Amino acid sequence: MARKKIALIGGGQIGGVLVQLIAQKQLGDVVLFDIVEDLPQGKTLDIVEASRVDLFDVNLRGTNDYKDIEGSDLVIITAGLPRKPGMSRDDLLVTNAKIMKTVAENVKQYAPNAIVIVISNPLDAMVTLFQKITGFPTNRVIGQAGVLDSSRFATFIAWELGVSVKDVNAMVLGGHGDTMVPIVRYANVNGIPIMELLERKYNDKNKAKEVMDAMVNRTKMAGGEVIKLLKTGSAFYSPASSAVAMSEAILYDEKRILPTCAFLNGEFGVKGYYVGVPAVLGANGAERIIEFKLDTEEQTALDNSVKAVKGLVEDMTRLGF
Ligand code: TXD
Repeated sequence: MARKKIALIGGGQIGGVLVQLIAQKQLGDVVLFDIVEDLPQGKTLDIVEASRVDLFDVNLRGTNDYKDIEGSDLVIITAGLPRKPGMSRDDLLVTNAKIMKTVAENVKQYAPNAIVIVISNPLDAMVTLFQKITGFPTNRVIGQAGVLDSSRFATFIAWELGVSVKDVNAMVLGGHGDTMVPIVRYANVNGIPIMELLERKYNDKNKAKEVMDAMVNRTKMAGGEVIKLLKTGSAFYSPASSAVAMSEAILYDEKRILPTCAFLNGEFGVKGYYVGVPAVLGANGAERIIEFKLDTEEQTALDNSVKAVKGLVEDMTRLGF
């Protein structure tokens, strides 16, 4: 079987880690595209020179020419500016929409059959714009946010309970913004509900709720917390890992159920918008949305998050994108 071809559009912080992870896991041959001259060439050269040490054997190529992404099976897009301290993801809308427009036009031309994972912010709007410009079927255009947001939530829960993060299952739905919706009711440690474990730990229902609320809030603000510490940009290791997990599910046709920014056609009461929901990821991209019943509070929170996504998409349309 021929190796898969993976194009990475954007050779910045996330793009660089993506190349390294994809190479180490030998998921396929990589073409790293950036508009900055020599940057993607330098990064791929640096990473490939570790191939003897890391024992991987795939082709890594940096380029400033879109033609080199021709025929890619998978495209991951990180092109666009990241946030600086004090900025919201939405502040990036105009700048990144302009960038996404050229990216989409070129991916449409050179990799018309690819499955595409968008990472650039504001995530939900950028996925929407990419799909609109390319006209690719919606199952082939998805966004990465929920895998990371859920991993952040799981990390905080593991720390709080003093258990291995490997045993924590927690999911975050909704848009990739401050209105995202961590689902507390189904969060568990190897099947044991988190709230029960917290109530046992504190022997106090109110205290348990307070602790959970704090973890939920930290999850929602987790991107900003990293930015405040880094000062010069936003998280990049964990977003890259998250996109790689999605890529593996697609390339190996794993049918994993991962929180994915996917196009909804009535699921969860949402029609015609990209929002974070559990989706089956396999060889055909987002093959299926996994719907489940939300309680009133969760549905209200999701509706509120969808409202924020809609607002952003409308702003984008008003601005001519
Ligand atoms: O979970 C998530 N979805 C995210 C998303 C988590 C963290 C950060 N997230 C967003 O990803 C972030 O807000 C940004 O919008 C993107 C990329 O973040 P990264 O940290 O990698 O940003 P960099 O280091 O600035 O890299 C962006 C690269 C940089 O090398 C630019 O030269 C390039 O994008 N760039 C372009 N590439 C191709 N085409 C065009 N037009 C272009 N313009 C800039």
